[in-house]
Amino acid sequence: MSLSGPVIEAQEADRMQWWKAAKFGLFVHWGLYALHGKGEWHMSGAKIPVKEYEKLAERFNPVKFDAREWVALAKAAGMKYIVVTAKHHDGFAMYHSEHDPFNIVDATPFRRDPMKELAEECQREGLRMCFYYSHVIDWHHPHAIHEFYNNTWDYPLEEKAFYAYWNRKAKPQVKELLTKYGPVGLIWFDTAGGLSKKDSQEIINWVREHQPACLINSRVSHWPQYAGDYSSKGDNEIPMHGEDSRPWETPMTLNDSWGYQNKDQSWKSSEALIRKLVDVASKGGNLLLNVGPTAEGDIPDESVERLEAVGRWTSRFGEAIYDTTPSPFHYEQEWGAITVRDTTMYLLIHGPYWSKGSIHLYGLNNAIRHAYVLQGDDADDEARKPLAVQQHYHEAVGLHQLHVTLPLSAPDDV
Ligand code: FHN
Repeated sequence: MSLSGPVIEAQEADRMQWWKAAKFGLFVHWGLYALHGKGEWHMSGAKIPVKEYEKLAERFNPVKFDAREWVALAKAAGMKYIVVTAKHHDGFAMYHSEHDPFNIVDATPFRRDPMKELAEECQREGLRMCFYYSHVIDWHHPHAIHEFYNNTWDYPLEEKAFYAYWNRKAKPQVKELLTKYGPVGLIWFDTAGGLSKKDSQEIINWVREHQPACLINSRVSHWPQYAGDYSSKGDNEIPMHGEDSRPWETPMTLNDSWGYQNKDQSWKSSEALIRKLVDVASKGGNLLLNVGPTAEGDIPDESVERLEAVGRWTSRFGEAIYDTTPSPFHYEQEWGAITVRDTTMYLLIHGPYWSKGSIHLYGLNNAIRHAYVLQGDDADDEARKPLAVQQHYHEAVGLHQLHVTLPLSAPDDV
């Protein structure tokens, strides 16, 4: 299916279809915490009182924020959806909320609604706009409950009043996101500790009621039977092939941080990121790769460089990623990874293996019609020089063996 085009219908028969084809999305952790440059947990870590934390809003003025740049970057990287922190654990709404003045339009000199600007730009560019919403943890609200509940450093514990938070802030704010920003691809809930089965089901019903086509990730609940449409794996966790029977997604950092951390220079290389994308696709998952913009609204250069490099690769070889199904083999190939679309099998061979001159694949006895190197340019691959392939039954292993002779030079550096 094509994800391009200006208008994306909110309703569709199979709400998972676009997401399964998409494979690759942008995660954005952006909020007041960018001012400290110490990540999105700094309020909790430093036990900053609410009244003091609120003052950050007076200084938050991300004048360099440009929805067109962010969406263009995601698109250039080959990403098909964007998940942005509409509200993280600090309780600050990065959009215009009528239900809490602690939001970017009412409490900052910026006075613009970046979620609206991003949603409109995504619509124009054919990407799916999605929201992260911290539904249980809210350090700003006196009645939200959690193990990291703000009573540990500021508010008194009033667990019984949880529904004051739930009914007057969490649910109304989720409804705002689902009713004021056009079609929402998914709501990415996070960290449901303490939420009852009843409340988990209620928030799922709430999303379905306001946007039936909107997907819900599993972190909406701690109860497996209320775990939304797909599994969010652990942070940076890529499961074993076949380990998760549900559709799944790996949220991943580019360095070791989600929100902007000015001292974190542990950047993953572009090659490593491409390999992660390939690994995830070959196991049937989606990759949600994160950036942490600055308080000015800039995506750090190191992130931009990496996403652009990934984009140079996806623009050539994305055919082997998007809308594919996982490798039919659950064991890993030492030379790389496999994806499939219909009757085409893509062998994604790691750089060093090209110079070995050939690879083997066990367990495939289908007739091979045509084997060739995907060049990733406009040339007609079918017309390319065929690669020599041999198949025979390997007695000792008890499987068919496919032997592919490779040209010595690889089409990429990955
Ligand atoms: O506590 C959050 C964290 O700040 C970040 O948002 C990640 C992203 O997956 N989720 C939680 C931890 O798992």
